[in-house]
Amino acid sequence: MSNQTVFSGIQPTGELHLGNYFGAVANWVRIQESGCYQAIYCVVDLHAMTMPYNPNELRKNTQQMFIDLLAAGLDPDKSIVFVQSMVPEHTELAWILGCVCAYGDLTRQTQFKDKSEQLEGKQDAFISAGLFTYPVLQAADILLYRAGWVPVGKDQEQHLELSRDIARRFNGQFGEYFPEPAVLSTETPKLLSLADPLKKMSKSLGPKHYIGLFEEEKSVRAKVRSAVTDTGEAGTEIGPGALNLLGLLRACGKADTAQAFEREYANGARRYAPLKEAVADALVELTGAMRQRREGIAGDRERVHKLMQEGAEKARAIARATMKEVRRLAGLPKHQE
Ligand code: AQP
Repeated sequence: MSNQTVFSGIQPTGELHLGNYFGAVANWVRIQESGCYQAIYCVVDLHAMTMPYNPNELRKNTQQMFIDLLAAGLDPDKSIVFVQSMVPEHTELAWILGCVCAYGDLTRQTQFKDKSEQLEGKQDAFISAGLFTYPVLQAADILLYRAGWVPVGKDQEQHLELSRDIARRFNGQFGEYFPEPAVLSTETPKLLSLADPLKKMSKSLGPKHYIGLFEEEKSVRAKVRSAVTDTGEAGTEIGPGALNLLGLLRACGKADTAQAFEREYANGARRYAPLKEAVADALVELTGAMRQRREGIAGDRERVHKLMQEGAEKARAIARATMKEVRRLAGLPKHQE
């Protein structure tokens, strides 16, 4: 890999769930621990403003997501961890990139269609222009750090493709400057809902569809126990619900156990209670330490505040240098700091 900078972000729209963790954040930690990359991770609070929100909740959720990322394994001594709105260069670059992004490309983004449809059904529906231009801000997030790699789940692949188009158009118009970022996927790029395994695990479907990374053991076990599995006859294919549980088991580092169940099922057995128990045990084992770490971090608000400031300063140092060059290339006057 020639470009060693990795960037990714997460919205502070509520609790971190297993889909976020296994689809993205677990990879962030692995990348950080490999020591081979400049890893930059961000709580993208500006993106969370594209759907109706409450300012006090956004403030609280942003700090909580920052804490949760540290509890999940991000280390501010090894990665740059920061909050997007504390680095104003993100919005400045978004404007410039918006001017090299085709309107037609934005109209084809499926996330906009899905989210605006969700809103249309509601009373006083308001669909913001921010929701429409969201992928431009996402391109700015990535390109501001000239990142070559973006560890995200499958649902973000279309946006990444657009980020590449935007980088290409900027380079074509103003001179080669931005790398074209590529997706780095985990082995679980799309974790499915436990209650409806034809849909991706997502908060907006409601609490029975997802498991929070810091959820209480009792609730984790209850949700896994009631997960939808197929009731297929011997010899038929394993259904998506059971496959999803097997994937979860593998994601928790229990590949051997998953393989043993697969062998059983290949021989025609269809007993899902032991599989569910193994998944619940693996999740409780994995998340127990994180829950404890979270309590410790949350108990020292002063340190959290300091880490947020320091993370933003480190990110800004890179962002300022990029913007200096972008302004020059795009024909804008020098900017006094
Ligand atoms: N189910 C999933 N499987 C794999 N990866 C997933 N991601 C999200 N859901 C899954 C990945 O998590 C990262 C953060 O995405 P986000 O900021 O869009 O997170 P979110 O808003 O919390 O995701 P939700 O639950 O899907 O939110 P709603 O329901 O509000 O839209 C990304 O890398 C994403 O791919």
